[in-house]
Amino acid sequence: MTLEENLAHLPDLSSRPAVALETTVLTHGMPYPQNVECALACEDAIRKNGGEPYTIGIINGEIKIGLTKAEIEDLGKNMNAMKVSRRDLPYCIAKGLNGSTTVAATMILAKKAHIRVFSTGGIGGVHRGFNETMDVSSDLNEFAKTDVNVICAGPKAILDIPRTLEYLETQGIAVIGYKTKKAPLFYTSTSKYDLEQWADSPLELAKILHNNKVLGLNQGSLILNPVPSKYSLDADWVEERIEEAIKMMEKDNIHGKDVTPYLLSKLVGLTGGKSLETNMALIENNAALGGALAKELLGLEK
Ligand code: PSU
Ligand code: MN
Repeated sequence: MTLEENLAHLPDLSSRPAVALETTVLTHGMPYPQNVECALACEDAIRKNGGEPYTIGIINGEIKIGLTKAEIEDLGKNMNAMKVSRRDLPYCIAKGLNGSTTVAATMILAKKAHIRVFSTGGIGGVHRGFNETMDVSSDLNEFAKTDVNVICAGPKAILDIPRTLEYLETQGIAVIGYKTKKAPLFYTSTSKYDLEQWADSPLELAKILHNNKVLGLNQGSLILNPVPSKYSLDADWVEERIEEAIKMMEKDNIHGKDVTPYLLSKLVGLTGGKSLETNMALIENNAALGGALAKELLGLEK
């Protein structure tokens, strides 16, 4: 199948309560079998809350909007997928490879199927040591280019948080707390960083996102949904482990797209599995909100 044919056959989900899910977290963000378990639990959480899940990825060079359970299991088990961000899409498709899509690439493909809501765990951001490495995830640029709304549990504490928030402000991207006025930091449900926007229900969130569309701003917004308090880890305890993981990374000379997967996997060991447990809980929690939000958004736009 040519890419043109592939694109022509993608579904138009504009009249469905569709929620996109990414696959980099499946192949590069978590170990097997928890990754597959988590991916399937997210699909269920979306359905239970009135939405329809569409896990997005690339199989043998073909874009898939809504991977089957068998495809999710295969991607999650074999780990031979390329981590595909914006710039990697043309390459992965041309070479006929399996590709797992990052937040940026999933937004691009979700948009092609007219999906408005996308639930994930964490987004990429400005990395610590940015002054030297210039490592800013292309996730952050995608919001200004692609109008898909992303739900995450806050920028990961492995990042430079103030600079990540500053960068989003520069790009004109709304960062909206869900039932919180402080930025959650992925593993922890709160922080000292104040937010300027928040919403207390899926309907209130939907109204804000709807206005964004009506105004023709043509961009995505970022919704920060704190991890349920039961799974929230102590910020100082996590910080010590992150610093250790970053030291190991420098020693192992890890760069570029390997940075995020490396840090996430080292943290699983350094936290005795606690980071993985929290990661799974927050992704599922975001999927649940995604389902409810997609349903409300569709209600407003019908
Ligand atoms: N954050 C997580 N888990 C992940 C990722 C981020 O907690 O698996 C993945 C997402 O797919 C995100 C990507 O888009 O890492 C960002 O990678 P980079 O920093 O290389 O842009
Ligand atoms: Mn990077």
